[in-house]
Amino acid sequence: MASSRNGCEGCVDITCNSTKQVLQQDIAKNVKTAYDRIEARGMSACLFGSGGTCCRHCNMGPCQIIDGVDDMIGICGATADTVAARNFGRVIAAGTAAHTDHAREMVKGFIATAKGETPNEIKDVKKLHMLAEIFGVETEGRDKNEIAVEIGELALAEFGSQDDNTLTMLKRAPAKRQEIWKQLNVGPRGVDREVVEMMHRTHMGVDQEYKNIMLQGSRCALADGWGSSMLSTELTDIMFGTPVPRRAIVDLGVLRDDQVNITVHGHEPLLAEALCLAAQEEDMLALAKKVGAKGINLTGVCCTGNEILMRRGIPVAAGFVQQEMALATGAVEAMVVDVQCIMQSVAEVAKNFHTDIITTNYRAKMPDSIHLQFEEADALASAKKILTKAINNYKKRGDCFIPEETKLDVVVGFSHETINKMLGGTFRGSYRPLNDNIINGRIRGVGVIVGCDNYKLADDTHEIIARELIKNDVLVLATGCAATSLGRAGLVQPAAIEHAGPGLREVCETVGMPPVLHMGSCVDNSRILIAATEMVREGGLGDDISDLPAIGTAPLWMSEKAVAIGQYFVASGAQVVFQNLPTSGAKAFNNYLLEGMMDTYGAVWNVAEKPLEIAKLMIEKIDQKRAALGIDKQRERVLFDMEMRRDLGTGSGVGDVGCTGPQHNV
Ligand code: NFS
Ligand code: SF4
Repeated sequence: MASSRNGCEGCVDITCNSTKQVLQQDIAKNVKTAYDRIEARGMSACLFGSGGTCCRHCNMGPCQIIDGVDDMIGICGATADTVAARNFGRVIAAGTAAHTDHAREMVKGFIATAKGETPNEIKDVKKLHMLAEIFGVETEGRDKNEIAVEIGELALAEFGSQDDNTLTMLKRAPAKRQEIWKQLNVGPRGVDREVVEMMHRTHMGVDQEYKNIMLQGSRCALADGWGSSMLSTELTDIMFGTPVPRRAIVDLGVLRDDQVNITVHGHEPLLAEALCLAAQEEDMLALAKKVGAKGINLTGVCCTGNEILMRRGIPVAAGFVQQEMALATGAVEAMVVDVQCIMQSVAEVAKNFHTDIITTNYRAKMPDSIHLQFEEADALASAKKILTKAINNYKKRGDCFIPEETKLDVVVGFSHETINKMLGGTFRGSYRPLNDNIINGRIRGVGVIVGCDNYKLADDTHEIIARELIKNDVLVLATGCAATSLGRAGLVQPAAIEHAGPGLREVCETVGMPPVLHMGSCVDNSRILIAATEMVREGGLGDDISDLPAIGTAPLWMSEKAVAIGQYFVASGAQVVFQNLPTSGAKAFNNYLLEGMMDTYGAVWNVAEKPLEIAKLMIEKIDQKRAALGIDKQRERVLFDMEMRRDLGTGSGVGDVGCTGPQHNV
């Protein structure tokens, strides 16, 4: 058996308990995972590919470029910098396209809901009115559905807009940031248009100046962050409810041996929500009983998991790197997938068991799977068809192994609104306490850990970074598979404050929140843009996002979406750290990302390889911002004070968990 299961030289260490346990079982002995394939390939990645200097944009090539070697430029004369910038731009375009197509479905689902054509309803009227104001939609004396239809149609028009007006949501950004975008002319117009223009400008023989290519790179990425992703988050919240704090559980141990296990994998919550509704219906429960199951256990995988975790407290079985492990338990009747981050290998793993892979979106079909198209117009019936297929599989279940003890408590639901309320009180939410605690130094700054996990690197990377950050009084915000992995590490629960530094601990205890706040899926990174903007608006921490003692990382990035997110963070003034970038083969362009962008955006990309280095770099950058704001001395004082108080034995006691909401559904 592949030695990556036991650790071998040059192999990635698997530290995750549940993964290790599952792979050691007899039933999993024929399962091949990505860990095995990395080992079996036995070759390192192509240097041109990893450095960003392989061009396949026309049929005179492909051309592999070596920076600085005269004869090794492209046949067309393209240099390493041009090629790497074009490739990087296309990665941003692909990432933006993925978020955008997802967002478009959500907007269409939103309009259909407002028209009464789906089983959903307009739930968060407060947020609806907030958005109405941004879009200039009249609310006085109007029915919520009428308002929602108008907002939905305006939002939908922003995807295909052909005029030169910029996207509506941009005006939510700090004034200074808006001015920077205006000066640079990078304010996105129609979302789709920016993806198309990015593809056009990186076609053979068009834009050949890397800084100019990256102006469009920023415009395209901003169309994602402040455009499609933000629309998706807000409209999904209005439809399915803005997340509030709730307890839930994560990790493979959430599967149940006496219930029908259905994992929902992918990204668009429309399908997942319909399955949640259908799984509560009498006829479905009766069918489950008939086949001998005690119930229907819906669990999430990847970002779909995060969407229903945040809004419903539905358990998350697995993040990206555990999708194969969830099936290798032998306990899953069906893995229902829609779009994005679904590895083709899951169908192979499923062949070892009774599990069906059910594709549901015409965009994403897979060999060796069953396609049951999800029809939004007939959502419940579609969902029931899918569930029926899964339930009928239950009887076929053979030996299975569920690592029961790997089931971690998490407290999730930290939308921007939740943070506002928790910190500022129910009646008048405010970021004032957060800003004050940053200014007085109890909280050193904000570290954002987002994005994928990745088989090529150790699976405890997120955990190591987060532990170092919270130990140093940095409040951590997390989304995506990074948040799932931090949940698995036990850091997304109030008890984790025992690992926090004294200042952060005091604040978290008082408020009753964990030191790592789960803010949702990857499209929900737009929540972080809004949170950062609110911190600026609250005052005392400068007048732009680039002044905040905050920094982001997507250490284990895998998907192109992560690069789009990185670029919209940077173009919004927030620094990011990645473990590597596909630009290292082009010196000038790489330097532009790592240094040159500072003059343009007040933020840059950073690269650091080891998790601890990443954390230390983040802390260093946070301290630089504190010094620039003139609040570095306060921190020394407050730490000194706390020391004294502890000596006197008057430190504050452990507060209650300040969150309510339904318990997890097991
Ligand atoms: Ni984000 Fe989510 Fe996970 Fe990465 Fe994929 S599921 S949208 S891309 S792997 S965090
Ligand atoms: Fe080569 Fe230029 Fe064609 Fe790229 S566009 S493949 S560098 S000739």
